[in-house]
Amino acid sequence: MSVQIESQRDTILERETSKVAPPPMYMVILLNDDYTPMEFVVNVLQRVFAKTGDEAEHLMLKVHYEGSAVCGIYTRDIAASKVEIVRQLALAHQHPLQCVMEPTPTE
Ligand code: TYC
Repeated sequence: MSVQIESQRDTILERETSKVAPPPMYMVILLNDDYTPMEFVVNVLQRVFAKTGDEAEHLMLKVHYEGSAVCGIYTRDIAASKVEIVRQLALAHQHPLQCVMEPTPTE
């Protein structure tokens, strides 16, 4: 809230301090499975998470070898929408690819 200080005829507007907390953020996490083709995962990472070919390949291999990886961090609605898009793409192609969202840990 701004505070006005009246000094004789002059009005000084003080700088506003922000009291709006940043929105909670969510990690979108891709999980490994034994059946989804690597090429499909790379394609999803490029289309849904705007990764370059190299980034997508690297991230896909991280999921493949480590079991999961964070594909991006977003506000709740954006994260939920990306999870849903991945699920729909997997379903449409009959792959068991799984994608989940988790709140980012707070300090
Ligand atoms: N493990 C899969 C395979 O060997 C590839 C894969 C990678 C699947 C990442 C899912 O999120 C995933 N074909």
